[in-house]
Amino acid sequence: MESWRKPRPQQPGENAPSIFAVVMRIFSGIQPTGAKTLGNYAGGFRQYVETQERGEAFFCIVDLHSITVEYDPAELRDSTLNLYAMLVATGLDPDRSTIFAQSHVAAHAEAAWLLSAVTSYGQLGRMTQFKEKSERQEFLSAGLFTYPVLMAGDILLYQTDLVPIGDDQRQHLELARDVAERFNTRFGETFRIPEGQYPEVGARVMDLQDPVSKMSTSSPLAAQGVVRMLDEPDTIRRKLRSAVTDSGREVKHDPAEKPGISNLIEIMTVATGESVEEVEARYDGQGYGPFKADVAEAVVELLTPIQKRYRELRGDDRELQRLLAIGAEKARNASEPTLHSMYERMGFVMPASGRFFGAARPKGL
Ligand code: AQP
Repeated sequence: MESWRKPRPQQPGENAPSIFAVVMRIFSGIQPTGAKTLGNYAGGFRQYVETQERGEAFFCIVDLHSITVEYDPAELRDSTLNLYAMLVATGLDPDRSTIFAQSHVAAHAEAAWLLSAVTSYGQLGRMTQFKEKSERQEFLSAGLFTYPVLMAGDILLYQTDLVPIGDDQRQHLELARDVAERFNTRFGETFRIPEGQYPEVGARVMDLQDPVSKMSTSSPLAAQGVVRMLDEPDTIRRKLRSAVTDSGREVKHDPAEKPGISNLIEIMTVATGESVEEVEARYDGQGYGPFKADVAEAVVELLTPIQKRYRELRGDDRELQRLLAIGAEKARNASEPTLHSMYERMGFVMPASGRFFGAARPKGL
């Protein structure tokens, strides 16, 4: 039996190992830290559900990313299962999509090291998220700096075509594309070049108290400007009622002049599926008061069934662990051929027995 799945030799004009079917590949990652927010719903969860219908989808709980800032190990364990339950509660189907934890698939850490050879130090230093987050850290880890390389590996290992993400990840995806192109040029065509998918509306949900800043997972838990996925209905109502609005009383989408109201309009469209124009027309001449109350009710209506489903799923740790194990095996099988090509094209000697031993060996390898 072959210990490696060997890719068919590259054909002229191909830019991906031909072992992959021509079905569209989708990949996105989400961190298991903090209490996830309505922003994560807008840029993450809701896009995952929509894209899982369109091809072969991989959704990764990126726990290795979570250790790049100060964190609590006991909480990380718990929040990994929390996040799995939330991914399913918001509509992912574990039979249809591969949902897994990044740390269960060693290829991610390996790919990051290999790709660091074709990642520019200067480009990493220009990442705005690194600059912003490093200002908030007492201890600045090397991992926070190299985080985008790990993210590039996450995406590229799956020969990803489409990456559904929020606007804050745009620069990281650009870096992943640059890294893939540099690798392909230097070592031969190995990776598909992924495209980002950003929501037309709600790609950057803003903080309700400070509508020129992103609604952030890492804001203090008590922050009134951040709606959490698991907030009680009355908390959601209170937060939306006290959202900062702008002068005037017209419900009009104009992010430059009216950031507060524009953010609420976007939240309304995320919650109801209406267009911006429909929301504007519905509240024409009504002022801010009734509008804010209705946005709150729409968000409560959106989140209540998700929360109910989440609680049901979260009650069964063993089932979540079982599902995670299935996801990990599917992800290992899907990523291994790309990792193999990377090692081979970079000139590494392949161990005759293959790289996997005992339980770590995915089926078929
Ligand atoms: N406010 C947002 N609006 C739209 N999309 C957002 N996303 C995050 N915030 C918003 C998208 O959610 C997905 C998962 O995010 P993540 O787990 O990678 O990270 P995070 O929750 O944004 O937490 P971070 O990185 O620690 O940042 P802070 O603390 O600044 O929030 C991604 O697709 C992201 O775009």
